[in-house]
Amino acid sequence: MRASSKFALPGGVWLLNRLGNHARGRLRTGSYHSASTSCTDDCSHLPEKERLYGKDGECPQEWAEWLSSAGLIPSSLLFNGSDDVLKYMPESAKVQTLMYYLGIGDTFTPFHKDLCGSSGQNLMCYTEESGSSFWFMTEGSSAPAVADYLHKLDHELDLESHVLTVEELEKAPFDVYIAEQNLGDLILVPSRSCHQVVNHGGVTVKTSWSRMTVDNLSTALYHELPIYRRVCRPEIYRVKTNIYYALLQYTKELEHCSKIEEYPSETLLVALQEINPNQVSKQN
Ligand SMILES: O=C(O)CCC(=O)C(=O)O
Ligand SMILES: [Fe+2]
Repeated sequence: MRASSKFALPGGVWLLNRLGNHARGRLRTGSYHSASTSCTDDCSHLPEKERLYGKDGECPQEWAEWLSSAGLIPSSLLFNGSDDVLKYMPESAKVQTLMYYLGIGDTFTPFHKDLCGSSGQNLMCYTEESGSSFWFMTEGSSAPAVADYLHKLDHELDLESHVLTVEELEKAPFDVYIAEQNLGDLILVPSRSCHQVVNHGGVTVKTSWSRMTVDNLSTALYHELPIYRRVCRPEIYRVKTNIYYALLQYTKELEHCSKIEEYPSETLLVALQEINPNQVSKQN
């Protein structure tokens, strides 16, 4: 999905200057000369030893405001949008999902699934010298087959520790979809889709955020949390608490419905029934 040509998330030099210090300590995947170097330091005179990748950095407030007000991203895909139940969490339990990724060619993120069966959005908002990112993705339904394949290669999918080589991808017993993300492209990551990302060429700055739908809560409860318990992966999104607050909110809404037509959609009821079969039923 490509945003319009008027796309102009405040970025570039502004971001690098503004986030120089903020990015300190978030640079993973190696370094140009020392892990404590800020990404705005001039490293051009130093020999390159490793590549730095600034990941999961917290975005400036201006980015959140721009995304919600610019009118470029469909509201259903935005954080706190109509079907995002993360917005029902109390302030004290809210998680920040809006993150930036500041990379350059040959930096990467290993194969993984996004947290707790969430749906992901990732927007390329700044590039230098035609920098881009290559995404290798599977369907969400392939997750068990991907986990088995990685076990055979002696890796654990949920520990995000392995980048599949081209040969391994070629031999994989599931479909792999490849997309190049250029400036202005928004990548949508389906729940449980397994993916790895390899940056290419010049500097790239991406921003990403997650959404949890009622369906995603159900997926997390029944399919993801049992795996997290087994491999000791931190849950972060507090799925059961989120189910509780979503149920409270929907119960409040149902109490205000006087006619069956005002009830929430069939899909929502079916999903709520799955989560809590004893408490949710559609009655006149
Ligand atoms: O761009 C990257 O390196 C990783 C992004 C990612 O995995 C995501 O947005 O879900
Ligand atoms: Fe991801």
